[in-house]
Amino acid sequence: MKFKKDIIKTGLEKKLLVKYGKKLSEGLDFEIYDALSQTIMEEIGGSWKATEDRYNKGREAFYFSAEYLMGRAFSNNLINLGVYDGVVELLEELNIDINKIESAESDAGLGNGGLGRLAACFIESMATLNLPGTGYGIRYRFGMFRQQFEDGFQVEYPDNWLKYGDPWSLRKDRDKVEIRFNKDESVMAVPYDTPIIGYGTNNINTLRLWQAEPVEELDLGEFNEQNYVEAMREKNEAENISRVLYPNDDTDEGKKLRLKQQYFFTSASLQDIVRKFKLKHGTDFSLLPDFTSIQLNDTHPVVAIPELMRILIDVEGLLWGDAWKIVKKTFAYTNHTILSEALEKWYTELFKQVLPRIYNIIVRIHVQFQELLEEKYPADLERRKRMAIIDEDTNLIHMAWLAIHGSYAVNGVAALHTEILKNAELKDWYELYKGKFQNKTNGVTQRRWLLKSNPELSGLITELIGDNWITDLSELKKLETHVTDENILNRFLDIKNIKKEQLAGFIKGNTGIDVDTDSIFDVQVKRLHEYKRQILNIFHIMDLYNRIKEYPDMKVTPKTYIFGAKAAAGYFRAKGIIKLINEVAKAVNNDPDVDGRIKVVFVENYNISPAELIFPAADISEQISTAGKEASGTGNMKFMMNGAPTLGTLDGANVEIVEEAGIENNFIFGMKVEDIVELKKSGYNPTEVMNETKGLKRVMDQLIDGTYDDGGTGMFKELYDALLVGASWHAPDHYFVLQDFNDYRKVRESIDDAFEDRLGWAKKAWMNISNAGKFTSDRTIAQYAKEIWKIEGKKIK
Ligand code: 26V
Repeated sequence: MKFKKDIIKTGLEKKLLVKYGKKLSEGLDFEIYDALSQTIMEEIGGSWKATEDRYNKGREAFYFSAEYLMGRAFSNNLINLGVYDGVVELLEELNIDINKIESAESDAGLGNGGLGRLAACFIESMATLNLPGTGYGIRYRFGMFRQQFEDGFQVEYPDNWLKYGDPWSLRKDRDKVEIRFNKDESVMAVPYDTPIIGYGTNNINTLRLWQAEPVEELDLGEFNEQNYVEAMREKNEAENISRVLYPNDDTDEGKKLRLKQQYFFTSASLQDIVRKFKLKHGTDFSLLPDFTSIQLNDTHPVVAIPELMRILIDVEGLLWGDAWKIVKKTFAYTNHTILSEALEKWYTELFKQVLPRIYNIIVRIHVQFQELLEEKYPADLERRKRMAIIDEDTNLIHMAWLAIHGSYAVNGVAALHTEILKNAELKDWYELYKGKFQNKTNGVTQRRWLLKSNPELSGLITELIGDNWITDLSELKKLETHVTDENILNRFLDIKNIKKEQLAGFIKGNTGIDVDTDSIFDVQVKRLHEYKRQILNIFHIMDLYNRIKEYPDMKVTPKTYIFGAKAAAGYFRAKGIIKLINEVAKAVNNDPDVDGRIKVVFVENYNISPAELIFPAADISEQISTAGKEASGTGNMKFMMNGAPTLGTLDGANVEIVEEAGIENNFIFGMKVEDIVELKKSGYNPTEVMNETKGLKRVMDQLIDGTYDDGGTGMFKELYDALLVGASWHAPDHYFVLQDFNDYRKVRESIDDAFEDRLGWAKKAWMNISNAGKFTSDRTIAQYAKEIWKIEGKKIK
């Protein structure tokens, strides 16, 4: 977009006046942010419409995702439009600090973690590549909860991100549709469209999020009878559907709501797609797969498969067999985890109650699939049972099975993950549907995770190799020739220091802790989950602290251990780990024996905006999941492109990271997938390992001897038992924390020496940056486009 200063200035002034009744000098930060954003929205309107018209004619891809973890839009949009510098200049003239304006925006946190952020990176890459692709999802009134630490415990508060409105979305009342759950329950789905602005292109793609509203706003009869609660009942019940991201699904009511959410947004999106298809192509639905590909982001939107059957049969009058042929050619499914507890299953009873017609359709798909299996494997009853879409022993509907059977493509999200799917978790399915399986290693957008969040490093890169890397990250390879240039390496170290200073300022505000920017910033930021093994990290810190207490004069390379993580509200053990980290932090940070040489910082309420400060400032990227459990990871890629070597296991995309950047430039430790298979076979005895590993028993004992206080909750004892005793649902230490402890400690110690050799360290970091090209979501999306969606870029003028 061409920057037209006068137009932006006039727009800003007018909007401030009309909406807030204020002059520029009187505008609050949020009001200026809002007025500026709306001005930009008006400016891009023409291109947005032109893009839609251009895409409309041909084949399109649709991304169905229950989550989009977008973060802030303002600066990113200005950068991608190429008007950021102009706006900064204008604001300076007006005596307005752009940073304050930027901070006035709430993070759109409509996702839990990696899966939701991936969706956000993907739609940005689609726009940048001019690909005809639209995102569909839910406009949650409340996103990911706001985390607060109270006495070291996580407490959750609602995330009221829409309190002051959202200038980046437009309500499209005309496109609303009705969603029928069963005979006497239906709601309206109203779309809100957000422009997805590509970098260096006029193309503007769309993210369409649905909001649930009642069919009738008010029951006037009840109101006139003065039954005010009853008069509003329908409104409240309808609005509940898009009220919160992942409502607690421990209870039956919660589960129903979750299923309703999934059906709500997939049905609305399919109705939208079918309506537009009919406008363009009439009612020959056999053409639908020629023009449409729908990517199912995990199992959450898989109910779309039977829903499209319903629309084609019940609404459009197709025969079952014809409809099934169309459906199977329309959907593609991405698997994001092998953790069995995360693979969605629904009880038939519950499903039938919420979606009776869809349930019938699933039963028929199930029966026909069993017939197919009988033909194929007449003698293998066990296999047929394992693959049953409806498990007739447990009465569970297995959504991943439905997804694989009903899609033309199935993909994992990193090479190792896809291999595990093919050879273990989904082996039966791979044998049946070999041709469907593909790998699509994840990626992240360098526009947000490098260009925007690290302008200092971006500047250096552009100075050295030009700015093509912004849309072609493989260009970074050209940096490699500078790895022997001390001047450049020193400049890199200076930049890292600037970023550490900036993060230190944030940490001071967020936690009150002063950190030493000469220390190693060792960072683990991601959702709190046992398989990610934050506990391994804190165990090592506890051990180091014990040794410092024993030998206060020992040599300690100064370190700042930085954590950021939210635990699911109902995940007791994960919350115990948070409390433990906070207790250790309190002890370590205030102990005169430690004397500030190590600090432990737990950033509260970790989400996208803090992440943008954290990745560029990291010296070490902690990626220490149990091998085989982290499908890909995407934080690992953000660290890499900002020059932080990985301290990790050979898991997920870490494998490909070290393949690209060299194992000698990263710190790899621990068991590999094969080792774990072996160890399980030969019998794993965590107690024995604990007793044989120096310092480990002391750390374990400290969980139960009162060294650290869990406030009488029993949380620390529970952690202890999980590692040594196990529970009804799992063996002791089933993520092999104790087994990997020693190797982890060893490699962590080797980092200290490596870090002291400043230029040697800078070389490792530089090699990581130079070889990060593979991990752009542009590459990932180009592969989806070519190998799954079969779509091509269509650039508008
Ligand atoms: C969900 C749940 C929900 C119930 C309790 C346990 C549990 C554990 C894990 C999950 C994750 C669901 C899927 C997911 O978010 N996967 C992540 O997807 C990222 C993008 O592909 C990938 O980088 C991460 O490795 C993967 O964990």
